[in-house]
Amino acid sequence: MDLVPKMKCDRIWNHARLLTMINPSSVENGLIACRDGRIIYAGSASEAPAFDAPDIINCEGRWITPGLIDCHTHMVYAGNRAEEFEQRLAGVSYEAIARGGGGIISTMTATRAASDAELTAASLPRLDALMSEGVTTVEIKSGYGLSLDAEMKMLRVARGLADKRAVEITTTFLGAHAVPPEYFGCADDYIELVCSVMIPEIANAGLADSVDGFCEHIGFTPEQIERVFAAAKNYGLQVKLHAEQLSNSHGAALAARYKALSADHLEYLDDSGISAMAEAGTVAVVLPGAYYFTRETQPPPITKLRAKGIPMAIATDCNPGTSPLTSILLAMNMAATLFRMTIDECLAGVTRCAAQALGMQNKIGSLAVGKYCDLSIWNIERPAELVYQMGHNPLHARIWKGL
Ligand code: DI6
Ligand code: FE
Repeated sequence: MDLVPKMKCDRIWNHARLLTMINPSSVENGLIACRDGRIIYAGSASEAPAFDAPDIINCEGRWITPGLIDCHTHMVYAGNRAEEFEQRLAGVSYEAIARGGGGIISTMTATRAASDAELTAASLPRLDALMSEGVTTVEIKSGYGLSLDAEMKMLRVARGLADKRAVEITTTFLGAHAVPPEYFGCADDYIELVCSVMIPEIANAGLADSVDGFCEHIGFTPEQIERVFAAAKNYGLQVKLHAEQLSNSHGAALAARYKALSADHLEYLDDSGISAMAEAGTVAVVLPGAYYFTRETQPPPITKLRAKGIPMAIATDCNPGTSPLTSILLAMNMAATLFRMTIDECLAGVTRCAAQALGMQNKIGSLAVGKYCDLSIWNIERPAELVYQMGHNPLHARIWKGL
């Protein structure tokens, strides 16, 4: 009989190297124990208590990171914009296409016409691609419906993906993405619909975890976005914002004033926006796929964000117009090569900081006791390989909530 009673758990992973994302982050000869889908131990095997585990997985020296998080996607949509890509290759700008009724509106038309089943079928391959690289949590925005029914359809489909795959889905209502054709020339009336009809209905149906907007000269003004934020707060929803992507509209400072979870893109962010974000604890989400695909030349002010200690997350922005990207690993590589983010920043950007951008830092984003046992297990010699390689997927296994 054992003198010390063993701790009961469902599963342990041993002979692993851990990147816990808690300081200090690396553990050689590490062990993780899981019970009821949560981590009950993550650390050095030699300091671990004795476990009674029915299932022991020998990781043979592989690295384990927290399950990766894609905290900004528009991956539920129908159709594609390959034709628009051709036009852009011929020299037409993204803004010109958007102003001409193409762009977001063309995806809106295809998305409105799609049934729930068609929209689900179109989205699953994108979700599968993300999951194949170790992603365990995905944020999905609406914003291609732009009517109550079509926005609700997008959010319902997004939530429904969680019944089809072993992944956590969080949803964001992005009604303020573009003005739909019915409201051309009366953007304020559309914003009124967003605030007084869409947000209440969507909040009451429990279809969204947060509310986002596109604050931009081709999107909505800060005044319009402020109305959306006020309505969101009224219904207990968190806010976030597409800010300073194409120009400086002072969206980040507005987001910070509403205690936004994140301000995203940020290529044209200025010093006052940075200070406001630092003070509010708003996460900077950088989207290098969109920067790359639109051939933007001004990178977000990484050095200043770093100096202010603002958490920086990295996401795919998976969308048909500006970032048709379904690789979180490539997003990390681009953040390093294009934005000069460090390896540690890139790894934190898709784990700890991405969790914070979703307000989920108590549940996911690090290998800490009490968090979901979401793990990505990698065939690599050192974590930098996850950032360094392009088009190679070293994932060995992916665990979501312990399974
Ligand atoms: N910024 C973007 O990059 C995407 N939306 C946004 O607000 C683009 C969406 C699209 O072109 O379909
Ligand atoms: Fe986006």
